[in-house]
Amino acid sequence: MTWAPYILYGLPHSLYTGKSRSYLRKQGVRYVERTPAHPVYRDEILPAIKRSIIPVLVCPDKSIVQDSVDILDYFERRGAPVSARPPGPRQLIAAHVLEIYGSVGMTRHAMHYRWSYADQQAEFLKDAFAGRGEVMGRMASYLPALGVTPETIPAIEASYLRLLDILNAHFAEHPYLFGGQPSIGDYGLLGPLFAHLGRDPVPEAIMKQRAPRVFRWVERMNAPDLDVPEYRDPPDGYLPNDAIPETLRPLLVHAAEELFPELTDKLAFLARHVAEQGCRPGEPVSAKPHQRMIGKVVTTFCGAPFESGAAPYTMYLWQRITDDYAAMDAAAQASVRALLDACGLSAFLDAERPFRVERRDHIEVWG
Ligand SMILES: N[C@@H](CCC(=O)N[C@@H](CS)C(=O)NCC(=O)O)C(=O)O
Repeated sequence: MTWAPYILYGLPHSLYTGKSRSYLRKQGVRYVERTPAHPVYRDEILPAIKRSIIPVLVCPDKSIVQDSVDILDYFERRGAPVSARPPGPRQLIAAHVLEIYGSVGMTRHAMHYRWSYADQQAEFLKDAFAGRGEVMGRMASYLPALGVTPETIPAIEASYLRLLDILNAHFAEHPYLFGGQPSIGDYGLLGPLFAHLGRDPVPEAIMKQRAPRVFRWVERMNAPDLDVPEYRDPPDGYLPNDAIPETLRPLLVHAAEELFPELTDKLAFLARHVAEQGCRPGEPVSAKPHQRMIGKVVTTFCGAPFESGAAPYTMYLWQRITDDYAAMDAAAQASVRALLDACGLSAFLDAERPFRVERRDHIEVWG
């Protein structure tokens, strides 16, 4: 038997590594995790992917997959034993929405609770970042563009407590978002809820005391098995009949209230940019691979104004919703439409997106 044919470059406190690691464990994939400080990352990975970023998966055939979404897709295409894509149309689209909420919406909560409270958890962060002050400084410098400002912080904290209450009530009934099997929505939410909010001392204490069921779900997501001993009749797989549990609707409404108008404001900016610059298919979205934001947009978070960085990558996530929706038959589309309408999420289907974002050679390019 060959041991550990996959290598995952990542770190314990990294949001997107946490999401990918949890997925590898649930699939029973044999892997070893290495720090990006490893010489092979510097000598072989960095020249291939052209920017310092984690997670990076190196496959047995030596091919490289960067990006947590692409890592999950890589295994889904090969037939994952515990697929993260629910077969039901409503569950699938709701899972996409929560994937976006975890990746785009919740980086704000995650980065706030890590860096605004840096003094109260200094030893922990220093250890995690191996005392590298310049990396810590760079991470903390992202806060304003993520919408963490004195004006938004009260809304971010209120939002986080409300999210914990919604999830705590949901996990009292169901082990995962859609029943007995984790979906791309679970993995998307796990990124922030594990790496930052479920580990850094200040937010971890809030989670454990206010929402013990959420803390248990974080443990469950990191277990190699389904880890459901506290449920009397743990469901087998996703809930039948494409059911959306009642306890999940408040979560979708919560995500809608926070994702919009920010996403539509960013879309309008990016559409203008593409039209004005005459961006051509296949062209990288930014001048340098490490540059993710290509401009600033004035938008609001829960009514509080802030200037947000606009990253084309967000549209790469959004178009996954419309691509899957477009592939459905009319009855499935109608059931998805009714759910999104009821939860304030129909802009995901209705907003006109006159361009695409694809990934080629590990970076985002215009489609
Ligand atoms: N879209 C990427 C995002 C990855 C990402 O942002 N990784 C962070 C660590 S969690 C990183 O490497 N940041 C380096 C930096 O911003 O300098 C993914 O899903 O993998």
